[in-house]
Amino acid sequence: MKEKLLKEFESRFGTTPAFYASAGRINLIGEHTDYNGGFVFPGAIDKVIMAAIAANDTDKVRVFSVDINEYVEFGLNEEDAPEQSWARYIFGVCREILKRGGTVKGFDAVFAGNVPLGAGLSSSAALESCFAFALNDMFNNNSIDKFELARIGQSTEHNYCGVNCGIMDQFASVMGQKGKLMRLDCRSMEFEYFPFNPEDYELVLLDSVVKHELKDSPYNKRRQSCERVAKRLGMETLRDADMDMLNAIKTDITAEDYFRAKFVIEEKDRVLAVCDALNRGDYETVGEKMYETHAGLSKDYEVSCEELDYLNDIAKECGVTGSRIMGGGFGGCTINLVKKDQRDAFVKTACEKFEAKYGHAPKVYPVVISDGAHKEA
Ligand code: GAF
Repeated sequence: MKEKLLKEFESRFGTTPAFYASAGRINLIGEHTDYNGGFVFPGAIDKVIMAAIAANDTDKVRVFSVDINEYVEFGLNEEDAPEQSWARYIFGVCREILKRGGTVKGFDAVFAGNVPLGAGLSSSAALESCFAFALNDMFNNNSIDKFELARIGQSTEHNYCGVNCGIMDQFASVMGQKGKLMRLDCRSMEFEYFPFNPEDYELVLLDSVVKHELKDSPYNKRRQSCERVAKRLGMETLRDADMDMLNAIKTDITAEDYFRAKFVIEEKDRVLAVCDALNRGDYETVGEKMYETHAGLSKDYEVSCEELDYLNDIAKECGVTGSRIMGGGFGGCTINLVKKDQRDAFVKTACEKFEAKYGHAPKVYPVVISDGAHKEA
């Protein structure tokens, strides 16, 4: 990827760039908990967005997306926002750095990636984090701390891309470390690295190839439901809510809001149960919790789809230890915790059954937990 970017950069701009990359992410458990002040358990993966970048001594940003084969040029003022959605991520990152008093000058960039788009692996967070990290290094002497880089990506989603997301994806993309998952408390932002290298199990992603697009999806509505219930409980977020409190207000809220909040309250506890289980090496419990998450996301939070439910059913039938929708939902991947000696048979059965029903096999991605945002040597 680096050679391809260098060639493209040199032929377009004729200067010498530096290279930066940031990663997509998986999440073992803790879905839709980030914007509710709860816990998440993500890790960065070996699929990245990489950019070749150099300052250009102008007040313009000039960017070429190799994968989309499109060139965009914009200034750094609010009114210069580009139309193209991919370019708005980069524009947003520039604006959010400037809004925080940081420096961004004109630059040239060429970028490409191998994070599957719309698969729930956070290609957009990888793009934001790659540019936030690069611009911090190039123009700000790395004075912006890593949490703030993640927040810059999150604010970009909120203010320029229409997705009112939590902090998980950008956090994972920036802070990820090879071989380690991270348990993040999204209220205090305290986090802990968890080495994740089970001897007998592995994680496999099955991509339903149902396009997952959070903008204009009911993602923002899910968040509004949670906020309404929290407000009704007199709390800032659902972090401190429990089922007794929720049941006490059941008749004052809509059935829909009740089930949304129920999922979040239960999911919060599942993350902690999974951490305990991991500490004991008890992968059976980890797997059970993953199935519970899937059921909750499908029935109570209603962010699944037929194809993902089918993949989950197949996993259960094959005796896979744990399986669930991963990420925001509405399409994308299931994440599967499977015994190494069952992996091939499971993947084969899942591909055959899925293809027989939907006319195409799911895409299969092994999970390799890797480093987050960095400058390439
Ligand atoms: C998406 C969002 F971007 C995250 O913030 C998170 O809410 C996730 O959906 C669901 O856990 O990836």
